[in-house]
Amino acid sequence: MHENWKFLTEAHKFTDLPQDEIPEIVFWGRSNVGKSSLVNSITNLKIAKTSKTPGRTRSLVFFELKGKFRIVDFPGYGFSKISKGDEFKLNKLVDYYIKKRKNICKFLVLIDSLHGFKKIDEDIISQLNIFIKKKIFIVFTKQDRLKNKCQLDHLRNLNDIAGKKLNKKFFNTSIKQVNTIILLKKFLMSS
Ligand SMILES: Nc1nc2c(ncn2[C@@H]2O[C@H](COP(=O)(O)OP(=O)(O)O)[C@@H](O)[C@H]2O)c(=O)[nH]1
Ligand SMILES: [Mg+2]
Repeated sequence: MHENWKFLTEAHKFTDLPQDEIPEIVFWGRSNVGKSSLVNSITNLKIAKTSKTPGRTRSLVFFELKGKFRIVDFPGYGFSKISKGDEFKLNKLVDYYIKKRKNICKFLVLIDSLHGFKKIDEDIISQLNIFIKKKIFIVFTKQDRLKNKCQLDHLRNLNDIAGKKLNKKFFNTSIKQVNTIILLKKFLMSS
């Protein structure tokens, strides 16, 4: 089965945001965590640019499944290669989106399975909790990179933090393990 996901638009300012009621699933996380790769896997398309150089996304990128759902690829946080002026504008847009956007149905915070939660991730999650607590889910990425028992135990630990301490539903994923993508996708497309 091939769904017809398409690139819709790229938002740099409030007025660029689509004005309708279509539910939006947001992918956020540190630069390089694997947002765009995951968006590509979920949509079965190579539509989101992936890169080896972090900090490139300067906008909110919207993909749409025929009037049913949208996926929003958020600009990565952590390291930014954009100018201060652009960064300020982008932060204002992100802020506005999180506080006001009614379309948000699920908000995924991606965490690298090897690196775990950083201070910035914790700060972001507590900020998000203020506005959209019930819509936040944690996605651990790149789990194929875990090789030894120690690293696998570390992921179990991260899972415990997500589930027990943060009280969030979580998913362990890898774009190289189709079953993990199918599971996540099923959850995202359920109401
Ligand atoms: N091994 C492995 N590498 C991944 C996975 N997902 C993403 N990557 C790699 O991580 C890098 C950053 O990915 P990207 O999707 O551009 O991250 P973004 O900055 O969060 O959008 C790229 O080199 C990807 O190929 C994964 O599941 N497994
Ligand atoms: Mg990206």
